[in-house]
Amino acid sequence: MKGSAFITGATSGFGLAIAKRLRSEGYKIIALGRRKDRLEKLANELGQTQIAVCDIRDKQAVFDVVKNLPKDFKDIEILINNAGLALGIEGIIDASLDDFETMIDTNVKGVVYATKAILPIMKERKSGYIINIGSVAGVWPYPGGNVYGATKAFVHQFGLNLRNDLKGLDIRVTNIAPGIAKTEFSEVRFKGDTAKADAVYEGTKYVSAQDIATIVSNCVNLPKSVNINTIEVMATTQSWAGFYFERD
Ligand code: NDP
Ligand code: 8X3
Repeated sequence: MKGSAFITGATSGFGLAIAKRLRSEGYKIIALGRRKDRLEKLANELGQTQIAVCDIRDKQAVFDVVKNLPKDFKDIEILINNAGLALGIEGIIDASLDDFETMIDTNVKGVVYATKAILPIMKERKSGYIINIGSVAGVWPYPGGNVYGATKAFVHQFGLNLRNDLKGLDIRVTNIAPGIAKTEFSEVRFKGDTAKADAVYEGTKYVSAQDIATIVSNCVNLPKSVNINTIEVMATTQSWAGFYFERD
């Protein structure tokens, strides 16, 4: 029988699609997020799903969720560190320091808290798979990407460094770095301004949450002896705009 998959940010977008996909493949699901109504709906739909209404920025709450898991869900095989967000796209001078702190607390500290809370279980089981959702923004700079991109660069390097520290434990670690994908991401980034959010996706093709769930599934279903370190994935329509030169 398959164990549990602990998925942060399971109320929407990638996390929701990954939860559905892994459940369909026989994993029990631990679904974490702040929106209780969505988590309850998901649990009713999927069955064998434990919900964790939790703000990933709250260190104690994250550790309590893991500590208080029902016995049947304690056999965590997979951790998907997915909860995250971008806020704003202003340059560093004009951007909000509060937004920066929210991104750092969620995208950086949240990933560290969930990983630290769950690793003792994986260590005990001498088995596990941690998949971190980074971003192309952590690899490639773009105007206004400042702190968001830096948090995702952290996610990437954190994952690589984990692999060194977890030698001998049969724990796999993968960083998936997606580019443009249509979820609630832009609505959150633009703080509910749906016109701005819709403009991001207008007239182009993008990666779907289901595509990311397929990539996760492909990784999980590789032989345990195979570790994919990094996957960077863009829509075929997305590429680079080239270097910018200041001119007199
Ligand atoms: P969504 O906004 O659709 O989903 C974000 C998820 O994160 C929600 O389930 C939300 O749950 C959860 N979340 C956010 N803040 C917190 C918090 N403080 N505590 C707990 N959960 C939280 O966006 P995506 O699915 O697109 O984003 C998922 C991940 O993918 C993010 O890390 C994002 O940075 C990354 N990404 C997205 C890309 C895109 O273009 N869509 C591309 C590259 C990476 P709730 O609000 O209920 O708490
Ligand atoms: C989301 C992709 O390019 O909007 O991480 O930053 S991007």
